[in-house]
Amino acid sequence: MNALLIVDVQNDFIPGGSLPVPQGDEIIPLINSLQHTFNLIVATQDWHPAHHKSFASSHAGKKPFDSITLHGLEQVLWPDHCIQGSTGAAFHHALDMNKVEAIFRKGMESEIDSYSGFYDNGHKKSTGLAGYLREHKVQEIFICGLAADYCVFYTAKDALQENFKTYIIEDATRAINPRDFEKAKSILQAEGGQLIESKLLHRHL
Ligand code: VGL
Ligand code: ZN
Repeated sequence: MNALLIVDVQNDFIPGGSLPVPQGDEIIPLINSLQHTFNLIVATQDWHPAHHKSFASSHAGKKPFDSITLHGLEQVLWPDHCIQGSTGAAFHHALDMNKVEAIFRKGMESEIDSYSGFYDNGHKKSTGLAGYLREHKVQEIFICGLAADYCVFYTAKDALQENFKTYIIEDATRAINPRDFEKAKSILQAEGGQLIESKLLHRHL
């Protein structure tokens, strides 16, 4: 079985939101059109409490995109985003959610960020996504969504570590910083991940 994993296609990550990913809106029609080819579709949702420690506003004298050490981990500080229940945290209205079987929320604990859909950044707590996918006999995961250099990258990295055959659909993701995504791609490829274009998906399904 294969699964499409749609990462964080939420208003705050789309141009007009508080942490916009350039051209993030462009991937939505493609993600919608790809859905029918997969056995299972799952989404992740960044879902922070107000005053989350990944927000620059939670640290006196800091501004968005500064970097700090938070409980021993490097933490980029973000504009406030994806606050539980806010419009910014909602899935973009153009994203087809009808076939999404489950939504895995992350980033709910104030003291630690969570880029991956599988684990927090300290790998302390699981979201249950790996177990869910295994229970559904999924062996191949195709990842799309936002942002390529953060949540998509870390989700793919954990998927590989959990021994799923892992693909990123390159034209169905966009990066905050494209140069960081280039680095991310070589790390993933070194770990056995594959980057593919949607038009060549049929070769892998
Ligand atoms: C993300 C930064 C902070 C993402 C989430 O979805 O890539 N990036 N929170
Ligand atoms: Zn976040």
